[in-house]
Amino acid sequence: GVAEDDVRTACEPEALKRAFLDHLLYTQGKTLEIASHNDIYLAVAYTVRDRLLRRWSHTSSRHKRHGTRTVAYLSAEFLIGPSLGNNLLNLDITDALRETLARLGIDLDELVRREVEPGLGNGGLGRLAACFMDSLATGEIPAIGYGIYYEYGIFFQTVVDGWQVENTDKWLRFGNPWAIHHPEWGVEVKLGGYTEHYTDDVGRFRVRWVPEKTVWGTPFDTPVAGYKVSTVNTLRLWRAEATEEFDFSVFNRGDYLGAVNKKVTSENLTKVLYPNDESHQGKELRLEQQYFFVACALRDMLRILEHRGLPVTEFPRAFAVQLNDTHPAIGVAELMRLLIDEYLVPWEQAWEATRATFAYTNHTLLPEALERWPLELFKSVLPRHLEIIYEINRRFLNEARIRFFGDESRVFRLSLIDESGERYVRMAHLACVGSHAINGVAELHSTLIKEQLLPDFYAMWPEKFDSVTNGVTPRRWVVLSNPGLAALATEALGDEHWIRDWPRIAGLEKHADDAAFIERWQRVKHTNKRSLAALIRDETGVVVNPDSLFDVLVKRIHEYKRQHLAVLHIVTRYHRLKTQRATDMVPRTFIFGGKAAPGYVRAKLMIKLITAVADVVNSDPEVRDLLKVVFLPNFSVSKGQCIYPAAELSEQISLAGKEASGTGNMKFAMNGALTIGTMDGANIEICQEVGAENFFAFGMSADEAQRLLRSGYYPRDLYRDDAELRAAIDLIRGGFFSRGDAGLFEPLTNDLLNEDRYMLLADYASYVECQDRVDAAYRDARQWSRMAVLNCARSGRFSSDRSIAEYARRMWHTSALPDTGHG
Ligand code: DL6
Repeated sequence: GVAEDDVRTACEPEALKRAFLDHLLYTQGKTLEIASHNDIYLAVAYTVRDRLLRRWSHTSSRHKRHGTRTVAYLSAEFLIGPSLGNNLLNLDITDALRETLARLGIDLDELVRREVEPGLGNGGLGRLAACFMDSLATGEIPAIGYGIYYEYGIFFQTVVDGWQVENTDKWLRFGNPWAIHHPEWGVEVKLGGYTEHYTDDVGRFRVRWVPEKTVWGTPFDTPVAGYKVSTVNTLRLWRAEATEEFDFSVFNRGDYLGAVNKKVTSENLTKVLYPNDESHQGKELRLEQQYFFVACALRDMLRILEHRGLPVTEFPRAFAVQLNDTHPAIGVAELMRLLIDEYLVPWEQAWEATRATFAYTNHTLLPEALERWPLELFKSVLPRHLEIIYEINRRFLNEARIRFFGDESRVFRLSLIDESGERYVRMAHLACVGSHAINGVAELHSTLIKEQLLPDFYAMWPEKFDSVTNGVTPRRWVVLSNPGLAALATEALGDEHWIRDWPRIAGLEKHADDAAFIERWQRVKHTNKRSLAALIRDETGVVVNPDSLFDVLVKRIHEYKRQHLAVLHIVTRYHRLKTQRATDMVPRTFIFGGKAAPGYVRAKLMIKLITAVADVVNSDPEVRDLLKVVFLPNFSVSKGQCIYPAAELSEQISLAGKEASGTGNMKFAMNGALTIGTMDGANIEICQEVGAENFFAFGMSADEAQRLLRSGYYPRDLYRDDAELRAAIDLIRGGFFSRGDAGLFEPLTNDLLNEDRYMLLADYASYVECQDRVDAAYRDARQWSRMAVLNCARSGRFSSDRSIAEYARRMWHTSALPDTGHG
């Protein structure tokens, strides 16, 4: 028999079996005979979660006891991906559980494969937050991730007749076994109304915020285990509820439905994730969401502070709050409000504490993504915060006037309030003023922030500006995604230390010329390609050749990311095949994936263009295996885990100066894909690390692009002068890919010929020429694999463990608090 306690904690097969069967019966109410797939999944998940709980509670008491500074990572998005495989890996019980379940006739790997993932993010920014949570836990840095428990995550994408169709993502339909709801830590959040200024009994000047409504926020806590360490941090996501079951005054008037409706309205607050990536939507509900989770988070930190017996003035020593873009930037005003209105801390002291607390990461230079709220809207939702922002601004601009004597235009540009037309609150300015550190996410991006996005702030406080290049976790993106590569690495390196210390992957370099190693490397890649081919067949019906070059472009669909540049290249290849019988071409499979924001008409048309070209090319018998084009629907973390390991060529083709960093580029490189890319974002650093001879660089630099734009950019001239380019564009706009409908793609082609904001035509020739070099390189399989190994071996810098170490040292001033076993 298994002792009572062991059922929850022990990891031997017998204990795991007993635990699983217990959960199946006592949690799910089923026996094995009648259990559904979901019952089995949940019972397994609870069995695994049990094994995290003791460590989880030990971690929080350790943090309390030592009072070390905790990182509060505030993010409107956490795209964590499926949890089961990750937790098994971190607990090191995958094999034991697989065996146990196999004896019961259950396939653990299938449970892992079919797990529904919470899509609580749009793309790069949300996934970065998830990689950071993994690295924080693995590095045993005390941390809490604060965000929103959206009922509907990012929409589920299907493709109908070549067009994107959005379907709601009811990810909670069958329950979420990983999160624990803590209604007892609920927080009341005020919204709307007005303020009253008055003098209290002892003659102090006070402000009272009289809200129009209040909502109730309660946290759902998900354990975030580090890799093979006893630290388990917390991801705390907040859900909105009505403050009271019913509004009794309305209820008593007999308006039952009206009362219930009000409850529904409160719950709407956290109903759905806004599906926009890189564009700001000035919607009231979005502002409410942002304020809601930030207010909950700060209240929660105050509760923890109190629980630790510390006064509110200790806030900055207890917490380092990182703002993941400006979505949580309202936190600056909220902490000020709490300190001055509720704790009666004097302004100067409160301001010093606030600045010592916050740090801000910028993730984009695109002007349309920068958040600014119409003043009237802002005032109607957060009347007290607007007053506080005015006061912050008044003091700040006075400081600026002295610093930039006589330069009123600079003061105007610095203001937290944009007064150039309709008035707006500028959230990036609030974040800058209220933070002690501001960083970009790759070297080029950080430079452009200083020179172009926030030059006046840089002039004022150069010391605040920093750069931390993004990173991704090798646990999820190599160990979980690419077990074949992981096994090979462990064997070649002699141990598993690389999993925790990714730079050790450099040890593979000495095997790059070893024929036996290269052969095994190729076998791993081929196996991964076959799995992806099977997925493609299942999801799209297209049969692809696993011996062709897998050329992959997966990320959000956006004009600046230039998926349509890849299409121009494909059409050029097709045109060559048809006109020059270029049958010595290297067979290629072009694989696309990514979601378009539902309101982004151009981006949706880009998807249609990809699928339209795919339909024609794939069904042309003359093309045979030389060219295949696939759009794999619903790109997600799970899909990524299948795609990156199978890729051979990673397309990173944004216009230089537009992609802040990119993180997909890192996932590809770690998995041994070669990059074809512009000198943009972290591509530049990847190229530096892996060596220019192992990287296919093309196109203009950010400088060159800007100079060309300034000197006058005429895309139509490029079209006129380049026969291949002309042929490609003419095929598209002539209706060849749209059954003769010449109008269908006109919004895209007209834009390319007339404006071409992202300068595809300027980079086209260089891109196509570079792709020809890719062909030539791929013909030498041995040499290609050698370069692939070097890409992986030299990707040591791109682990999120390194990023987190930099934030911890330079921004947060925190250190690890490992479990020494001595309390
Ligand atoms: O920093 C993470 C990620 C970068 O790698 C991408 O280059 C960048 O486009 C992305 N930005 C966003 C925009 N969101 N906002 N604001 O997701 O961040």
